[in-house]
This record gives sequence, structure tokens and C-alpha cells, in this order.
Amino acid sequence: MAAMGLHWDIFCRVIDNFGDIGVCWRLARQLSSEHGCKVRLWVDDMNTLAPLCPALDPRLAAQTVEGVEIRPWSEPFPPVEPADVVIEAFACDLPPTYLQAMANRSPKPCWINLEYLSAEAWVEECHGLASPHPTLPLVKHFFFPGFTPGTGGLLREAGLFRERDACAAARSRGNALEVSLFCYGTAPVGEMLDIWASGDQPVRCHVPPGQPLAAVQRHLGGNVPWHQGKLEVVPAPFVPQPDFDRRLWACDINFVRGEDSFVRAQWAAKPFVWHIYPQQDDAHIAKLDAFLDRYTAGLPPAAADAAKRLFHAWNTGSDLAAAWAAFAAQRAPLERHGRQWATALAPRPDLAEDLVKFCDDKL
Ligand code: TRH
Repeated sequence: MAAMGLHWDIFCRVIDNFGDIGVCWRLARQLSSEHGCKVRLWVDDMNTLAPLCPALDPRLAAQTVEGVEIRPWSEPFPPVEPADVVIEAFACDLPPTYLQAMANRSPKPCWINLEYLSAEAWVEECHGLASPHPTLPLVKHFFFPGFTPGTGGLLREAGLFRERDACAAARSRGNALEVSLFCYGTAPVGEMLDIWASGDQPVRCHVPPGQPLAAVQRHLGGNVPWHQGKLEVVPAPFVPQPDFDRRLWACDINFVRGEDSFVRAQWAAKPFVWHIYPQQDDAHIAKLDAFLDRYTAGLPPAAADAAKRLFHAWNTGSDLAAAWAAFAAQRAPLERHGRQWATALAPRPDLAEDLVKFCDDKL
């Protein structure tokens, strides 16, 4: 059975921030617009989706936006017919009544647990594994996006690079270094601002609301616009995902975080710095290093060291001034590499395409 055109249910629980729903919303739109799937997105926190999707009315029990049916995931869960494909995002635990309805359905849905992105080697062993339900006649498959052919694809819309390159060609450049700053409140933002303020090159830093802007406000205080030495800080509104992409394309260096913006920075093909989502016992540092090992493999040693040093400094808070100086000095090779990296990943199937193919084989 062709998974294209089938009915898909995507379940998303917002743990915190925007990444869980950011990934689900992007995937839902792409499955609908590029693969002709009928997508229903269930989300337990409509208010977190609202900034990503300004057309949303969080009070409605059902609405269709950009071809996707959006439903609040409320309790008790409404009695609905399960879809042909069920995506459980990030092990969010499906509603028990829906799970039972899946078991009663014939044929059984293709059930996917969409996992977090990781560059770690173990992901290849787990990607695609089947896990039979302990009591119900259902099988769940684990789907791990990653960076190698043995893993699932990354979210990337058709025509994205063409649009990016057209924007870049139309961009007018001033002499300031344009930086976008999207990070958690724990990043050494104040120190970074001071380094830019006292540097040689003018820096214009674009900061979205939430944790990044709060960190800037804590450090600089007062009212916008902020000018300090060579630094200008510009508050940037929270915009829908396609506009966020354009912001990254328009900047010279992008500070990103979590999962979805981390991927978008790679597609922007510019030097970038990743504030990784912190995990217990520093598990995120292994994940950070696994990515850095892959990402820097094709770089000359000085540029590879500079990238590793700044990613670590940004995530640990130590060595920031020297790490920034090294990174800034290696901007040209890092910029060339950003483009090569994006171009090298692009021939792989993207996540939506990969999921459609995977489910096609299972149904
Ligand atoms: O917001 P994040 O930190 O999200 C997450 C969650 O914390 C999650 O629990 C965690 O597990 C995961 O990270 C790893 O970062 P992320 O993933 O980059 O998501 C941000 C989303 O917000 C992304 O889809 C881009 C979007 N965005 C916009 O669309 N417009 C904007 O103006 C901005 C600043 C972001």
C-alpha cells in the first residue's frame, strides 16, 4: 500500500520550549504539502504551537492550517478512528484508548516512535528496530534521524536550497558581522556580548524573545536598542519557521539550540554554534562531541579545532574569549565547509520522504 495519500496521526507532547512541536509541525506540513498525506496533528499544548503557527486559534477543538488538521490532545481522549500511520513523537506515550483502537483495527497501523536526532554511532544499530507491544497485537518501530546512511533522514523541504541561494544572492551586505542568537538562558551570553563590544569588528546581534532576550536584558539592562562599543543588539520577533530560516540565511554566524534550529543552521550553510539541550550526567556532551567529530572531519585542523573549541566554550562557559577569537579567525574555511557539509548531506532522503518509504514497506 502506498504510504503517500494515507491518513497520518502525529502525537506530540510539549516537554518544554519549542523543539518537540517545532519538529512535529514541520514534519506534518511537509507530509501534507509534498507527499499528499492527510495529516492530523495532536498536541497537548496548543499555546506553544501558536507562535510557530500564527494562524492557529488555540481555543478550537479542530482546525486545519496549511493542510494539516490540528487537534488538542486532551483528556479524556476523543474516540477517533486511528490513522494508517501513527507517529509517536519522542516516546510521548499514546493515549491508552487510542492504542486499544489501533489494536482493534485491521489492517494494523504502521506505528513509529520518532526519536531525537543524534550523531552518535549507536543510533545506526537502533534505527528501524521493531518493538512488539507487551500485551496488544501491535509493533512499534524506532525511527532515528541522523547523519549517516544507516539512520533516518533530516527534515528538509523540497526547494529549500534553491530558496536559500536566491535569498543570499539578493542580500545586501554592510560591514557589520550579522549574528543570530538563539540559545538557552544558561549560555554565557553576557560574556559573549562583552567580547563583541570590545572587539575590532562591528557586530549586529539579532535576538528572539524568551530565554535569549532575557539573558541579554539581564546583562545589558535598560532599553532597546542596545549599543555598546562595536556591538549593536537588535531584538528580533518570534516568526514562523520559514521566516526563521530566512533569518539564519541572512546572518553570517548563527547560534542555535535544541534540535530543529540546529538542523536549520546546517541547511543555512553558514558557520554556526550549537547550544545543545542539557541532559542529566552530562550525557549531552557525548552527543555534542559525536556531532563535532562528524562535522569537523573534512576541515583543516585549525578550523576543526576552532569549531570544537567554541562549541565547547559556549556549552560549558569556559575559554570563551580565546575560543571566539579562534573561530572568528577561521570564518572563511568554516563558511566554505558549511556549504560543503549541507551539500554533502542533501542527496540523502529527507525525514518525511524516508518515513513515507519506511511505512510504505511496512503497510
Ligand atoms: O526550543 P528548543 O530548545 O527545543 C527543544 C526542546 O527543549 C525539547 O524538549 C528538546 O528535547 C529539544 O529541544 C532537543 O530548540 P529547537 O529544537 O531549535 O526548536 C525551536 C523551534 O522554534 C524551531 O522549530 C525553530 C522555531 N523558531 C521559529 O520558528 N521562529 C523563531 O523566531 C524562533 C526563535 C524559533
